[in-house]
Amino acid sequence: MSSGYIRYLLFALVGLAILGFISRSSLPLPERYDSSLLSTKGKGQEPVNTVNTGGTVNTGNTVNTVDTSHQSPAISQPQSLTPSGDRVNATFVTLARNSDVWDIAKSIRQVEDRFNRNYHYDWVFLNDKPFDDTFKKITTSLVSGTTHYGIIPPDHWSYPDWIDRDKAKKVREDMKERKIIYGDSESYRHMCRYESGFFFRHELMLNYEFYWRVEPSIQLFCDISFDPFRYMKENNKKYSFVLSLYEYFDTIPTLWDSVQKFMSASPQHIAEDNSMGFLSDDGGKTYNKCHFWSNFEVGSLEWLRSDAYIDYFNSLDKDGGFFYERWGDAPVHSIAAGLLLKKEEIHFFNEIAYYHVPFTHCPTGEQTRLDLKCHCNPSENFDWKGYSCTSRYFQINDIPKPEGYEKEEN
Ligand SMILES: Nc1nc2c(ncn2[C@@H]2O[C@H](COP(=O)(O)OP(=O)(O)O)[C@@H](O)[C@H]2O)c(=O)[nH]1
Ligand SMILES: [Mg+2]
Repeated sequence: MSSGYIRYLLFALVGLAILGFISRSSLPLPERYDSSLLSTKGKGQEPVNTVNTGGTVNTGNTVNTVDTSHQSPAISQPQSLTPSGDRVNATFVTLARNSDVWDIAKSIRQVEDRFNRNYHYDWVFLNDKPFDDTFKKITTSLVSGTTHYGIIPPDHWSYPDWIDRDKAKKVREDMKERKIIYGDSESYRHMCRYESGFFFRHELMLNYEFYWRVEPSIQLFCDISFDPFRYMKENNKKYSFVLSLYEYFDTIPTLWDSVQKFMSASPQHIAEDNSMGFLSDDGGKTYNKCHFWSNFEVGSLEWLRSDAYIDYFNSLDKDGGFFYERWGDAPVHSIAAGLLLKKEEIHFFNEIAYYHVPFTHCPTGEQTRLDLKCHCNPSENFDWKGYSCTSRYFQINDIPKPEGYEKEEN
């Protein structure tokens, strides 16, 4: 090899390294972003793509809960472009019906275009019924990582034996008359209970450490210029959100009573430096109904599988409010995050611009929106409006609100 050729090679390598540094360092990273993130490449774990059927968590699988029929050699998965050492052991997860296929297709397209096309994280789909071929074909074609399809074991999507079904039926009839949203729906209640207590212990989820929940028909308005999974892991975050709001009281009249019962019975699970101030305005006597909107979540599966969370869920589940009222998984997850986690383990992702009907989170800060090629209208940002709880999160954590928030208050 001539020395001229070697010089040329060295020159090209240095040029590429400088270009890479400029493009990474000029993009906005999460607030309070730990700069060590950029220098810890290679520390992430290999994503695990096989299904562990020997897990110790009870998945209730008397039936086969993993559908591998889509994994025909005809559907080829693209090769990973991101070295697997850069990725965290994480997956997207979606609970859906077959009829949701086109609405989830929209969501996947956006998640891929704005983020996952550079990472190829896996995607787990869960359903109380078997997914049909169309669902599997369309979603597998859109996801750049490996797709997995799981069937929910019947005992995770049915009435526990301590529930009085006649009483539950009367509640649904009454809520229908009172026109409470989803008040008459039996399946919505199973869905909320499943998301509250079971999705993280489906056998397909057992191999992963972090999850990102995606629902049908969501929108992402900005590029995601960093890996949120890695951010969570490297900064010791366990739960994250983009939107927060007040819950509809008629769906949860006795939820806080149930939480208080759990707190007295299991004080060892309550974190010392918790976020009670986000949940209650009177030191815990009453619930102010603030919750993180759980249709978007990036969180730790290990936390959800911890004794603290499982004891919390079991205690609430025994009280029957998933069926005798209409407890949503959003307040159930949020109260758990608020009480079982330390304040600093909950993260707000300003940079992830998100819509789920009817609310928008559009990042505050014009430079961030320009850098991330956002197409949301900042005046639609819900964060600083009266019905959002996000200001409380900033207050209790002593974080200054982002510059320009005043302009988005009304
Ligand atoms: N498999 C299955 N998924 C459901 C069912 N009901 C709701 N889901 C899913 O659960 C999530 C929440 O339901 P959604 O209708 O979006 O409720 P909303 O966001 O509260 O209005 C979505 O991902 C739905 O696709 C159901 O009966 N079966
Ligand atoms: Mg939804």
